[in-house]
Amino acid sequence: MTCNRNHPVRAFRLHAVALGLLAATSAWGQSAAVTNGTLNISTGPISADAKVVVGPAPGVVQVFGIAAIGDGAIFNGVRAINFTTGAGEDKLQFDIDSPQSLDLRIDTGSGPAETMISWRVPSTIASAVGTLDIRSGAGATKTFLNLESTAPDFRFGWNMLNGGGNKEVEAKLAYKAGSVNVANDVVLSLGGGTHKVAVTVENEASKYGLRMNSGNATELAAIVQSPNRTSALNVDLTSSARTTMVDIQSAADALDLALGGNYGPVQNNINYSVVQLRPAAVNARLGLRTGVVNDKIEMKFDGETSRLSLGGFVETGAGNDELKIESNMVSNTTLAVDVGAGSDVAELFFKGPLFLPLPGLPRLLGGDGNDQLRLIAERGATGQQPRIDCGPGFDAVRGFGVILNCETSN
Ligand SMILES: [Ca+2]
Repeated sequence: MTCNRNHPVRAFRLHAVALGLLAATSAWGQSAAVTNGTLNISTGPISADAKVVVGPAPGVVQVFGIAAIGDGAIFNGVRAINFTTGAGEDKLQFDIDSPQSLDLRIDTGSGPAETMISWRVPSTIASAVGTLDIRSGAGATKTFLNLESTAPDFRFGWNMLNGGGNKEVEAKLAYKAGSVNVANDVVLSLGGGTHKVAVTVENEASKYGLRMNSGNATELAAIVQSPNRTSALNVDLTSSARTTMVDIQSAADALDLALGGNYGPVQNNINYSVVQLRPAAVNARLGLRTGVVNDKIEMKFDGETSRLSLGGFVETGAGNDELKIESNMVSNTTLAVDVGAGSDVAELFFKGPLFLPLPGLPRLLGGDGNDQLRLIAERGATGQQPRIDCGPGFDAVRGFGVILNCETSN
């Protein structure tokens, strides 16, 4: 504990507890009060080392570690918590186990902070909404979230808005048996610095949707594991993290993906792995744009018994880029690929039957530089003619359809 427990705060605390007060304010600005269902806690500019326990009864909150409030002070009728600290190093722990909707807002001000949140939503509430808003000023922060829900209907929104300093964010979101309809909306704005973000979803909800924008995270691992049969799984993920790893394992009857982002002029390493475990319609829309340096992009769609509809675009800008997109599903594609200037290696590799519904697509453009372009349909293609244009330079092609400006073929 870094809380200062010297007089006159301690004296005040004892007095407050003795009187059973639900609101307390110290000379140092430490305070807590419930107003219209919101528990407002402010620790002032001193370092905070506090624990907040929510539940198990709805609306009951117990606070530990804040001198002026009194260890174990109990608050009732709480639907929202607004926890604010000031300058100083903070260590906060939230232990939530309660059948209720809850808005949790944490602002750790400037200085380093570590926030650990354990959040459990039991099945005894039919429908719950959780929101988590984490803010800070300048300073390195670490945020750990462990959320588990079995509520049939659960919506969870999570935002972060931080100042400068390196951030570490680690989250596990688990929707266990009993979950029916679950949606997550995650928006991270982490401020200047180098940020490492890892989000893992374990899903058993019959309908699950994740919409996430990792903002200026520099390293992102996004893992969605849904290995039991469900009806629908949607993942809409926007990243500009120079190392982006997306790993999706699905046993849904329908899988819908929107993947991409606008990447900066740093070397990016982007890897998507999609594994569909049982027959399904898989719809993937790409919208991926990288910058002027050498990027490496690899995508794999794995699921021989499924049908993939692959559309959208990939543009890798200047630089000597490496791009490989591989599918072993029955594929239907309208993808437009432009690897821009630089000597690029780009391959679209379809291991299963390929259908091309629109003329001129897929499109594979090499731009300037000595490019190697490949469009391979291992089990043949039907439908319209694709288009490959190697552009200026001494280029090599392996492919079919309308082929332009390629000097050699292999
Ligand atoms: Ca590039």
